[in-house]
Amino acid sequence: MRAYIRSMIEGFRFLPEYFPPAAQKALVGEVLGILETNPLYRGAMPRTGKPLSVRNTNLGPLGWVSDIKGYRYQPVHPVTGEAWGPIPETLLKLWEDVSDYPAPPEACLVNWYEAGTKLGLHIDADEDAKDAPVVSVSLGSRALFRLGGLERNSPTSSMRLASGDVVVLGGASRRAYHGVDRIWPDSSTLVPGGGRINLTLRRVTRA
Ligand code: MD6
Ligand code: FE
Repeated sequence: MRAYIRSMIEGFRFLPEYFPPAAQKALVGEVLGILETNPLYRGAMPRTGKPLSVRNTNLGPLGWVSDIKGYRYQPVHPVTGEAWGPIPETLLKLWEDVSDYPAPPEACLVNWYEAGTKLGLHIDADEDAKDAPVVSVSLGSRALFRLGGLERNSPTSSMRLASGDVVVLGGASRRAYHGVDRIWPDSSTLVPGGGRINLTLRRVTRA
């Protein structure tokens, strides 16, 4: 039996195996193709400039960027200076299906986890559209996802996210702390190198 998060925060949804294997494969193929002209790069922490563990890039009219100056959304890739790549149709459909929001997503953050990488506990707080959920797709290796509450020191629960799983942070959970403690790089061969891709769809400006 699969493990579900017990202390559910309002608005949190876990949709295990939303994408069947063939759809996962097609989506990874499409994303890898877009990465050829819209490459992964390594962002940095605000203030300290410490490199992030996970490389990323974005799809859509806006992209989330983190560097020594801070966090922000911008219309161009910070390395190439070009517009970000397009959000795949499959993901726009997913957003229509699960977001319950009257406007399309403007940004899809692509996080690429290699063996040994993680994502610290954080809130997604850089969007003006706080009424829109953030919708996440996991592809490739399994990850240990931790979900907490509204304070950094709120109690947390952990769950494994597998390839094809979708997580929606809406309602109260939109402001909940969460992060990824580890991945299991041998748990999937879908992403080259046993990696994991996490795609998060965001509405940035108010509809
Ligand atoms: C990850 N996910 O699964 C990290 N954010 O790699 C997130 O940071 C996230 O899963 C907002 C909403 C859903 C998420
Ligand atoms: Fe997040």
